[in-house]
Amino acid sequence: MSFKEKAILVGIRDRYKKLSQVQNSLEELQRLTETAGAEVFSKVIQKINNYNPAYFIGQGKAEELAAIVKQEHLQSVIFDDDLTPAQQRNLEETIRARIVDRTKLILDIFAQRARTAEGKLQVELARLNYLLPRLTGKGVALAQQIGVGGARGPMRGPGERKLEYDRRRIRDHISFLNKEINKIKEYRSLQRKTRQDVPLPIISLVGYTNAGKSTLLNNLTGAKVFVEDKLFATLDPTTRSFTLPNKQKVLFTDTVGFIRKLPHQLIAAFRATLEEVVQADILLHVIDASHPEYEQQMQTVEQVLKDLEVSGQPVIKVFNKIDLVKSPSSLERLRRLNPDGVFISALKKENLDELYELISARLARDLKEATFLIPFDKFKLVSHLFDSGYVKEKSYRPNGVMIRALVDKKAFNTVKKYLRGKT
Ligand SMILES: Nc1nc2c(ncn2[C@@H]2O[C@H](COP(=O)(O)OP(=O)(O)OP(=O)(O)O)[C@@H](O)[C@H]2O)c(=O)[nH]1
Ligand SMILES: [Mg+2]
Repeated sequence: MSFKEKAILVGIRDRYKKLSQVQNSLEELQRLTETAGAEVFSKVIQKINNYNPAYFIGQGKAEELAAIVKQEHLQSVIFDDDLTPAQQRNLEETIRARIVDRTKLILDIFAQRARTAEGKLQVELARLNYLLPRLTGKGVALAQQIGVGGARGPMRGPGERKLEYDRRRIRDHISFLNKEINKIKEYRSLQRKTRQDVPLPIISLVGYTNAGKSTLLNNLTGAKVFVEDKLFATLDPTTRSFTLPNKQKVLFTDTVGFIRKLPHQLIAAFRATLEEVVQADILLHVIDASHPEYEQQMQTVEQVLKDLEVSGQPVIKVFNKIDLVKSPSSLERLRRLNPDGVFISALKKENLDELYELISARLARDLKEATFLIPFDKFKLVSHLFDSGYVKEKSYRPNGVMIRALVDKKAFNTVKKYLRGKT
């Protein structure tokens, strides 16, 4: 029989929170816990008037939890809110179990799920930034636990000196990771430049985790991105080209999902990856319309986009999983509240045509008509104009191909050297 870590989940209800809010959030915490590979023993909601600076939930409650942990042989207690390093330490001492907060849990999941070198570096950076203020100099050195190179060295002196040493090693490692991530950034922007030689509009899929972004990408483009009914199935961005029914070529990018209280360390670390979103021409905000809290999830996504300083791009709201919205009146309500949205099922491929149309219409707004004379030795640009725009007329001249076409801004910029006329 395989051994699974068992945990108690703790949610806090202060006077500003509704019970249902806390319950839903704990529900999500349970999914996160299971995604991390642990089992939920029970969920506890603690009513609170004032947060206890030393024990968060108060010392009495901590002692109660300690008794349950002992009796049931549990390994960890997971808090739905973030704890200060001191609270974490005090709770650990009283409860004598692993004390995990939401941030730590999400960081652990990211660490388990990171596949590419880039993803791993970013997660490592986020984890170290989380750990740094939590180093105590007690017990096994944290630097050792997390395997920072060289920490196993001879500096085993007790107390402060050791703590200083660990801190320095971690800071060194953080700056090493930052350098590596910067290299990736440079590489990515190079890739982007290469793409700009054949500049297709980039459409980024964003949304809450588990909303169906990867399913949509797969079913649109035949990509084979890993899809799973767990949180954070995708960490690394994937880009695929796709030809819209009107023959216009575009690039779709799928990326990491967002979540309530996404640790800021992660947002910072994943900036390089999320550049793809920042650079997009259109954002498809994929929403799980069947989720009871879809509205809060939408707001979370909008807030994260703000934090990423993504603004200005048109956003198409894609209400997904309508196959799971059983009652016609709920669907009706959804449509009424979101008249600009498009309502699809990525899984059942329902209503994708309407999505294509919205994308084309949105792209068409930026199109302008122009005439170009493309020299014969730049013939690649001719096929590019056919791919990315609507060619209205083409004729051969002694010194090149004359093309009148509706083109978007990016295509226009690539061929503007050969501009002959504009309307
Ligand atoms: N019923 C139904 N299920 C869907 C639909 N779209 C996606 N799903 C399911 O929802 C789950 C999550 O899908 P993903 O495509 O992995 O979601 P994601 O947004 O990429 O999630 P992350 O990568 O974790 O951010 C999977 O079990 C999918 O099969 C849909 O239209 N209808
Ligand atoms: Mg995904």
